[in-house]
Amino acid sequence: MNAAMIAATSVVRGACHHDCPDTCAWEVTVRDGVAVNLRGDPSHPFTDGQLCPKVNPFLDRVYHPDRLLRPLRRVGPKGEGRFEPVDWDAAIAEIADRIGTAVAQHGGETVLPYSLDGTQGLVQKGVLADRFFAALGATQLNRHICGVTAWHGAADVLGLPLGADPTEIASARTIVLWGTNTLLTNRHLWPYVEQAHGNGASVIVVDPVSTMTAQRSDWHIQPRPGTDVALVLGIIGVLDRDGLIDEERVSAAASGWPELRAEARALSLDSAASITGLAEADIISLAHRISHQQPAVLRALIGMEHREHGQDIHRAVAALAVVSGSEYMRSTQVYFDTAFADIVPPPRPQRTFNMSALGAALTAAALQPPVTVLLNYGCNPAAITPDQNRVLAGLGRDDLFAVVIEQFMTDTARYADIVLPTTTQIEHLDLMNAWGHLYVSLNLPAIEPLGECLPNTEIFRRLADALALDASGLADSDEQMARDLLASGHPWLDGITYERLQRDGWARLAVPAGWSALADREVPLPPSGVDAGAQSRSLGPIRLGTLRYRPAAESADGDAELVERYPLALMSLKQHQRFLNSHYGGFEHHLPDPPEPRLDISAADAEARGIAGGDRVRVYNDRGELFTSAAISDRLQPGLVTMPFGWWAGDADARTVNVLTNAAVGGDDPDVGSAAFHDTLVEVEPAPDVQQTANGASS
Ligand SMILES: Nc1nc2c(c(=O)[nH]1)N[C@H]1C(S)=C(S)[C@@H](COP(=O)(O)OP(=O)(O)OC[C@H]3O[C@@H](n4cnc5c(=O)[nH]c(N)nc54)[C@H](O)[C@@H]3O)O[C@H]1N2
Ligand SMILES: Nc1nc2c(c(=O)[nH]1)N[C@H]1C(S)=C(S)[C@@H](COP(=O)(O)OP(=O)(O)OC[C@H]3O[C@@H](n4cnc5c(=O)[nH]c(N)nc54)[C@H](O)[C@@H]3O)O[C@H]1N2
Ligand code: SF4
Ligand SMILES: [Mo]
Repeated sequence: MNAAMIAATSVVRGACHHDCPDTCAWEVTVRDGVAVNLRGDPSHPFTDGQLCPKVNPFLDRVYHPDRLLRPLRRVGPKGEGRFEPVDWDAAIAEIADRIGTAVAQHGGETVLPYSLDGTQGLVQKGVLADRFFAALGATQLNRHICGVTAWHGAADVLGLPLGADPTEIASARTIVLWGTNTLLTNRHLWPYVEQAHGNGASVIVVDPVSTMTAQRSDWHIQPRPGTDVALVLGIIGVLDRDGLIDEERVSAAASGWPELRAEARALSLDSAASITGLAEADIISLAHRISHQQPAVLRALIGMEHREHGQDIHRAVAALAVVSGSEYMRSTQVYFDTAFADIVPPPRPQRTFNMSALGAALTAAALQPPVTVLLNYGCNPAAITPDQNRVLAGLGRDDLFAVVIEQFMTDTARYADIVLPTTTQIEHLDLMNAWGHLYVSLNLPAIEPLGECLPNTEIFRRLADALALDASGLADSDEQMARDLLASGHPWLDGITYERLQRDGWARLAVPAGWSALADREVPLPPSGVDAGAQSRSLGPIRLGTLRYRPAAESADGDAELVERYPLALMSLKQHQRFLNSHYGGFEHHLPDPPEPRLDISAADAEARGIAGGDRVRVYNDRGELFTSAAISDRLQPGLVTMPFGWWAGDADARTVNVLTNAAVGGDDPDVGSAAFHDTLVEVEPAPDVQQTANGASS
């Protein structure tokens, strides 16, 4: 290496943008403007220099030959994926013109933003885009497909749902991973689990599926899907019966204990066992383990929320933590939401849509005003939203003008009128929070944007300018927004400056070690005035109260007529190590072997339908159908089938598992909460050609 080459080599700090709890800190080595190496930042206490199998080859994604590098305008039918290049000025002018015309005709609400956590970076994900849509008076999107239902369930009990610092799992003696597949979805927590295990802790997994995490646990409890509320009531009933509840402590800390206890007493152990499909002895033993082997930690993340009554399940787990005197652990997002400055506009009078109901919003006949403009970024709704046939019918509407800001020609981008090419994490600046630990990081751009790509922020700045929108902050630079987010004055951000993050890459929020919202019901607030000191706000009493198992309408205990027609419960899981939601579903090197989203089915259910391992099958319900091959699995209880989530359909006629999934939102308000993805009933049959073969009618 000569001197010039050495001078041209630099290492730039950043952090992973994926919608993953771990937010790994990384270092990009850049030589002559090209990123040549990406590795985990070895100094980061939580992620410890390791990335993951999805992201180790991330530079291949950045420099992938299929990267979108120029703006595109559609030339073929929607969904077909035929486009021609167009220059940026023309693309921005056309979009501004179409938005201007639509808004003049229907008002701002005719514009629907559609985005999620394609990047979790606070700047690229939202600040400027949110200001743009507020200034436009667009329809507001409740981004509730992930995390909000779990938030509400925990908040029902805790007020502000702050769980414990996840690293404290290392000192637990009992760890219950309740409906979370830690090894797959939250892998950097596992070393802390192992540390506790090495010190004698037992690791218990509660999950209807025998996941990779369940297989590594000391004890896998496998309830029937969606029955956890009955399990919790069963456990509380045993604790109550055996005098293992510190009534004085619970009554002092929480309201509603008598009501919860009454519910637990009303549901006999016998009924809890039959609803959950577990042995009574197991429920007793789990209750005793949690009670006798303290400190215990109950950790729930997101997965269980994807049910009609997901909020009840999350509420039940939080309530059990309170009653049993265990620590409760969940997403840490709330810490960052509390600490960072609120620099996006407040909710507006415009109508609100739940993102789970995209299909309905785009296909509703009588919607006033209709949605005639869709601006999609950081989300791949054609692949990830439930009730895919409806979503695709909506995206296929000729009178819908759709703009998709993407890195690749995804299933959604193929339906766009204009596709705008956007930067990846190593090409733009961002401030990163995390939902699996307490470290904030700064992601600095390591290389120039590839081709003509622009960051989301710059695209919205140009659109705001073209539309001559008049609101503050629409021209802010990315660095300014990052600085502003850090400038709340909140005590948890004490000493965390932009400059410090520039130097170190990351910093732990200044939450005192061992602080627990369960015990300490005071949360600091940012200074309310220039001279006011830090104040705190009380979280109020913990709330228990009535809790009852309610079967989902679309479940084995639900609508009998539906169960008769569709007797199998389908769960569409995150199950590939090299997938991150829909990010890598279209990438050959990330696909499993064989490269197909197979249907896992129990031997009993397969045999009853004349299906052998490897057979082609048709999976269907009233919403749609898909064809794949079957794998006989001993990880599943009879009555349950699973398919992986995150695959791309790849062409307009193909479908993924979301063609089958349930878009219903539980709770009282359909605008609040996630879709009941996992409360989906299906039937499975041999695919027609296989049936013919079996009948000898065809070869
Ligand atoms: N059946 C079923 N469906 C599910 C789930 C399930 O378990 N089963 N899980 C649900 C959950 S929890 C979630 S969070 C959602 C995830 O759904 P999505 O948020 O759609 O998932 P991602 O694949 O993370 O991101 C989508 C896109 O963001 C793009 N992207 C990345 N960075 C940027 C950027 O900087 N700018 C722009 N404009 N785009 C960017 C990527 O190229 C990618 O195509 O799926 C939900 N859907
Ligand atoms: N490798 C990889 N990692 C990821 C992702 C990915 O796609 N791939 N996605 C990221 C995203 S967006 C998210 S939200 C997180 C999610 O991370 P997790 O919170 O771990 O959620 P899931 O993997 O969706 O579901 C966790 C488990 O819940 C179980 N479950 C479902 N219903 C029930 C129930 O009724 N009771 C009980 N007890 N368990 C139930 C499922 O079987 C599943 O094993 O993972 C993130 N990390
Ligand atoms: S996807 Fe998660 S585990 Fe993998 S590098 Fe990103 S933050 Fe880390
Ligand atoms: Mo998610």
